[in-house]
Amino acid sequence: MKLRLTSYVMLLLLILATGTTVFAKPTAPPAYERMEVLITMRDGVKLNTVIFTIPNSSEPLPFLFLRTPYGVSGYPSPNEMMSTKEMANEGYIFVFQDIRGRYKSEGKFEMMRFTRDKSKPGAIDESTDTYDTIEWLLKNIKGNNGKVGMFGVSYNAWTAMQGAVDPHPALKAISEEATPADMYLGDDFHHNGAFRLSYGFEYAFREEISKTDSAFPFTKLDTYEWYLQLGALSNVNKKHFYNKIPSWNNFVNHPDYDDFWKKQALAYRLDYPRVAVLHTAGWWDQEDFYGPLKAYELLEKRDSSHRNYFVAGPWNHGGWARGDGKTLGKIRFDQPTSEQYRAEIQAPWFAWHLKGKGDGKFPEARTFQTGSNTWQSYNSWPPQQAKATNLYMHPDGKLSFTKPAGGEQAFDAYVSDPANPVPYRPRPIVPTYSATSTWRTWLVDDQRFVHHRPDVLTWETEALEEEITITGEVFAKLFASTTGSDADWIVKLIDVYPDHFPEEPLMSGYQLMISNDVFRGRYRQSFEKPTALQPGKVNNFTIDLHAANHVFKKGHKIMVQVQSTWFPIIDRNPQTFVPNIFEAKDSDYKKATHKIFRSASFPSHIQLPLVK
Ligand code: PG9
Repeated sequence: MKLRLTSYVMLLLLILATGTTVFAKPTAPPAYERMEVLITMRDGVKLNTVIFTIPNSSEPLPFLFLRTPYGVSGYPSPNEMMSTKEMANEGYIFVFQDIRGRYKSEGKFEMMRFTRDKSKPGAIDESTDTYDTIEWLLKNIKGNNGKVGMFGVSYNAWTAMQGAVDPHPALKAISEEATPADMYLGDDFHHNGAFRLSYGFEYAFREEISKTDSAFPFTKLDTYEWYLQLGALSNVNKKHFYNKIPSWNNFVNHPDYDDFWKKQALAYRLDYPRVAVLHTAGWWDQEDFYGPLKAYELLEKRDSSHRNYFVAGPWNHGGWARGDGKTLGKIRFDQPTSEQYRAEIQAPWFAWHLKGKGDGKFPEARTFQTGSNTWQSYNSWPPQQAKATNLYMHPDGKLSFTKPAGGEQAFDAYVSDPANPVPYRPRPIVPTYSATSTWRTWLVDDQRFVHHRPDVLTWETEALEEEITITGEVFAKLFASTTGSDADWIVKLIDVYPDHFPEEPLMSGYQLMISNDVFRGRYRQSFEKPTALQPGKVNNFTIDLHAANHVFKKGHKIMVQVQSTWFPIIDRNPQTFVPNIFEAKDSDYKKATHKIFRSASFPSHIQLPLVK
């Protein structure tokens, strides 16, 4: 990284100039003191807050503030936590708070609470709770410099973003790391209208059955089998939740993209960056990859004061905040990407905004390019130099940049059977958050575990003679038909390692997903109003596969896989149009034959952002 290199070079020059050896003076990490207090909000509700101060600090310190539903009482001192260590060494007053209704805080928890009705005096939301807490901190915690930064991963990133809705004037900077932006279009609970069954079910139970996190008591180790036996989604309330889990009831009552989801989305709450925001995304984030990309895009449109920045790296959900980031699953990155992020991106970001240290010059976008394993900086994201280029499906499983010439009826077909769905990660699929779960790394799993299933279609290029770099947005355009009246389309863009790979022999032939997503066919015309697919009719489906920055190296192949089930992360599409899939009966789930066309008039393809 640039910063690290510059300091090494300067040190070397100093040694050469003076002819002496220079030793850095070791600085002891600041000694933090802990207190736990209840802070009263405007409506009288008290929120449990843990505060770490540096009583012997020689200078007034800014606050770093995190708000979470996951319980703060057990938090160790910030210099003992990997996610905060770098910032702790710099010296801040750290504040960790249980949000309303969770753990030791009073009040009622509401999943991603809506922004308050501002016409109602005294109304509250996460933004007012943030404001009231900041007000209290400024008045009650001695030795503060009057500035506040907020940070956190996922739900905690989302609460940080709520602080920016009507920000307290002392709030100067936010590091949002994987905030959800839209729970219907691309984050935890749905992707393009397809329901994220195992995540939605397990997370809603976990947060809403009691004030503290609780795991659903599965009666099987392999949840693939458990969810299959559950059958239709209408069995969830009948057999397990008995209408007691509010988020589940919201899933059932809002199957389409209605005002409930729109009002929950960031686009409804935030207009322009009133506070400086650093957005952080992980290329293989299994929970909220869409969120930070969208949040950056949304605020960038009106970022006249240049406060909005983007970072992405080779991480899973929150991977930048823990560990060294040298590997993810079996994939190697040759350098400690997470440590680099914390020390050279996040810590300087807060040091500038809250302490005025450094030069305040941050690249608009800094993303780690996988494949080449290098950090890259850009003036815009996605960078403008990328050229959208189509990679087409051809007969015999071939993929190439040439448009197909075949007649109308050139297609590949498969039978998708809801009774035998394609697993999304190798079985046993142990519960999402259990200790032995492989949930956190499933996006880098070797896709050979489903390759050659008859309901997974595959196309691939020849071994590449030159490397191919993609930087920016990836889309799939499928021309497809079904014998049913609804269908899901899952598209996976894959980097296939060479068959003989002496560098890492165990990686020979590895199929690494670079981009992927699912689209629920009924929402082809609109996410608000689902419509049945006409059996046998060829429709085109555009599927946003989000962004990537990747080099497919010489000797590798590019592969595309298409399938219609991804179970149980995505619920099974009955493949028979029903008005609300949450109310479908077991008998509605039917086999169907799907066709993917690859002809001159129906040229299915992937659109890649090619960079020369
Ligand atoms: N992905 C989690 C989440 C965030 C917001 C709502 C629901 C779930 C999380 O890691 O916090």
